[in-house]
Amino acid sequence: MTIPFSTPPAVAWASGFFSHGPLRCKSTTIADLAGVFASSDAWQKEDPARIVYQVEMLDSLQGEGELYVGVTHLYPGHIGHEFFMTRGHFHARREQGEVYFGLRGEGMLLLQTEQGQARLEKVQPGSVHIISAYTAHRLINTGQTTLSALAVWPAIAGHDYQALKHGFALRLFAKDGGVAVNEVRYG
Ligand code: PAN
Ligand code: ZN
Repeated sequence: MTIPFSTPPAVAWASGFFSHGPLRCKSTTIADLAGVFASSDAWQKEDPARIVYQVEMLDSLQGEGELYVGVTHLYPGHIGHEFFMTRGHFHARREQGEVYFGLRGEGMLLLQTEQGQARLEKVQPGSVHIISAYTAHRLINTGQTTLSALAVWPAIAGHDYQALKHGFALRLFAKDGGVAVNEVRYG
């Protein structure tokens, strides 16, 4: 009997780069993030082609019960004083959770319930973040270097970007060499 044997892709923990594929890659630019940052004036002054973050994910099986694995590389930078961040989303299938692992850099994971309650978890190398069901999530790079985080989520989860198109309840700004957290009031 021949026992099947293969070497799966490896991730370099220090950088978040996968050793080999098949991979799917997606870049998100300043232009893609219209309306996401607090200052539209500051957003307009930026180079629209500048990449804010890239996601590299394994091209794995789809469907009920399958898992996706991907690494987000969120570059350092600001729009005005607001730190670079991912768009952020609920899962389309709200009952599906996710796990993030901090690999390099430093930042925050912004979590928000459907009732609008927001909280922050510090992301750093080795940090483990359990994102519960019914919880929106966004990465924010508060450091000077690339923030990379590995994520594992159900293939069926899907992304709902519309539900938070007016933004999350907290915004993070650079202030006096540190981080200022502002509460946002909508409506
Ligand atoms: C992550 C995110 C990734 C990019 O893989 O999709 O960090 O963020 P946005 O999707 O909000 O642009 C994840 O949470 N997947 O479910
Ligand atoms: Zn997600």
